[in-house]
Amino acid sequence: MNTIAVNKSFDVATVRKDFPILNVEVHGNPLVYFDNAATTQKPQQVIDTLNDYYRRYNSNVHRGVHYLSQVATDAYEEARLKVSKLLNASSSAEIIFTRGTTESINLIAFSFGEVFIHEGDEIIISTIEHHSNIVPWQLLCQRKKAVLKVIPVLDNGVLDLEAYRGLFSEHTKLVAVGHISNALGTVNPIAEMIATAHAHQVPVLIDGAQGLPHGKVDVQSLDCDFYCFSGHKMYGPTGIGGFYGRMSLLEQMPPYQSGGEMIQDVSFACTTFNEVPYKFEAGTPNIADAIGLATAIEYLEKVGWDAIAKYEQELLRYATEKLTLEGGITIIGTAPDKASLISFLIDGVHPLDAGTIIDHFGIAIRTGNHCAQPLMDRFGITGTIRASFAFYNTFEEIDRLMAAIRKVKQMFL
Ligand code: 7TS
Repeated sequence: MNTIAVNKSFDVATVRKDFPILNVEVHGNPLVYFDNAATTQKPQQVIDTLNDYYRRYNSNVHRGVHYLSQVATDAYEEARLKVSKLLNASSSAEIIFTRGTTESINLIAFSFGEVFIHEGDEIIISTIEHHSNIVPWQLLCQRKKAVLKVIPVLDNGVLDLEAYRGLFSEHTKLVAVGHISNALGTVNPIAEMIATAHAHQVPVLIDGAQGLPHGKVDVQSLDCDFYCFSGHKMYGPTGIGGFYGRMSLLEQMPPYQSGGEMIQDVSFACTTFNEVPYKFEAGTPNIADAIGLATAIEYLEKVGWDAIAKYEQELLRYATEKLTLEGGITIIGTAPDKASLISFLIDGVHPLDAGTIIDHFGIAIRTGNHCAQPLMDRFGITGTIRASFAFYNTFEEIDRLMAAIRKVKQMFL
């Protein structure tokens, strides 16, 4: 019986009907999908958009005078506009499509790094970054003989902002920090962190892979310089994502890859490049999935960003209380401001063993270091069990997770 009061105002039964995969059975049980931080499921509307594109207007973009090419180009550019409105960019040209967050950060590390990072310069990242927002900067620092500085994290999973302020020097050239931690759920105070960096004239890149799935972002009011995201983590297709970049920086940055589409004129003597954003989109882009991403954004708008955020917070609160009341559980990451994601340990049980048993009940959770090894080292652990919730999850599903956890405890303790 539930002892915890829950507000059941969100019409989860209706939204669940839009996600066909939620009807799948795993090991004879209805699927409970709690691995949304890894990737989210896709509503039928997104699946239909992909189907429709390939059945009715598949064609290459920006090059054909023929009808289908124009329809595809319009839809692709409409998708860029949709993303730019979601992020409140001042122009859709500030949105570059890539395969996702990883490719976006690599592009910026290469291209921004080429112009703005020199020997002895310093780049600030944080302890709670995903490897995607660590390794590209390490490689850049090796290439340019620059220095990586790391913001420490407090025991509750909150970044140490006092230490952050102390990291700046006249050599600091960039801050690259996550919006929301994929391993702990911590929501970083990015507006404040950006203001601190700008007071030192230092631009800021936000890794928004876990940010955008939970709410709209306003890059103008945040005043951030780059905001990177992945479509597949926000109910869109895999293989599409991108980033917002401040136009004054994008114009100064050289291309990352070269080939078709990104050029203006090519001769063997000299090649000139296309304008932003096309300068950064060499080759045939991922047309279908960009259009699918636009449908995902429309879908999220229809469900309502505020309703999503409120319901996800209720799921988080419910799960946190249940895990706390259960006993024998250690929650890793107890920041006051968290997204709907919980990392925890069942005391005395290896996360992988727990994950294997939990999977037998048809419950998809992630175990391991969550591509955040330095963060795990900081907490003296090798990994956690992570349950990450989306707005199609239910309180009853959390009860099923709790029942599975009790089974794990019975088996191992
Ligand atoms: N940054 C953060 C904060 C992430 O959580 C991830 C993926 C990435 C970057 C990379 O995104 P990609 O779409 O380019 O792969 N995070 C996870 C995760 O938590 N479990 O699987 C992937």
